[in-house]
Parts: sequence; structure tokens; C-alpha cells
Amino acid sequence: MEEIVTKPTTKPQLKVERPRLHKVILLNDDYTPRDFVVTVLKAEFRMSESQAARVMTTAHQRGACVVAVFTKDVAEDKATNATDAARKQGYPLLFTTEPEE
Ligand code: TYC
Repeated sequence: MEEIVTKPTTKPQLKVERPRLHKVILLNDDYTPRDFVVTVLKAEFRMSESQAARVMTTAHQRGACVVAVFTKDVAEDKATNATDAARKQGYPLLFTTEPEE
């Protein structure tokens, strides 16, 4: 008797997960001048004057503001560079990162 071999009609697909994006978060403090925060946002995150002013004002009023989302490495680099720029001027300004849900 002949054996009937049926091939699967679809190939098993490897599930590739999209890498999670990470938020860069600007934290408020009482010492860094507003203008300096705006300057750093423009330089490091390529924001316009009005975008940067809006993000700075939100952090100032609410304590923190999401600046942008990037892959993990880029988010961490940008947060470190922006924080270092403030340290060089003696300001306590802080940028942190956290994964998006
Ligand atoms: N709170 C600061 C001030 O009154 C300005 C400031 C805004 C600092 C946003 C940090 O993330 C910040 N000079």
C-alpha cells in the first residue's frame, strides 16, 4: 500500500520581535537656567526653538517630560551627552532613559 505524504502548506515563520524603543526623559531641577535647557535640547535632539521651549516648560511645570524615543543605544548616548554638556557648565540638569511599554 502506498503512503500518502502531505507537505505542510505554510512554512513555519520565525517570529522576529521589533526592538523596544527607549524614552529620553528630561527632569526638572531648581538651578539650571531655562535658556540653557532649551539650548541643549536644540543641540542634542535637533529641536526647533519652539519645540525645545515647549518640552522645557513641560518639564519645569510637571517635573519631567519625554523628549523623544530612540533605540536603546541611541537614547542612552543622547541622554549621556546632554547631561554631560550641563555638567561641563556646572548645572545639575539630568536626562534619563526608560523602555517604552
Ligand atoms: N526649573 C528651572 C528654573 O526655574 C528650569 C528648568 C526647566 C530646569 C526644565 C530643568 O528640565 C528642566 N531655572
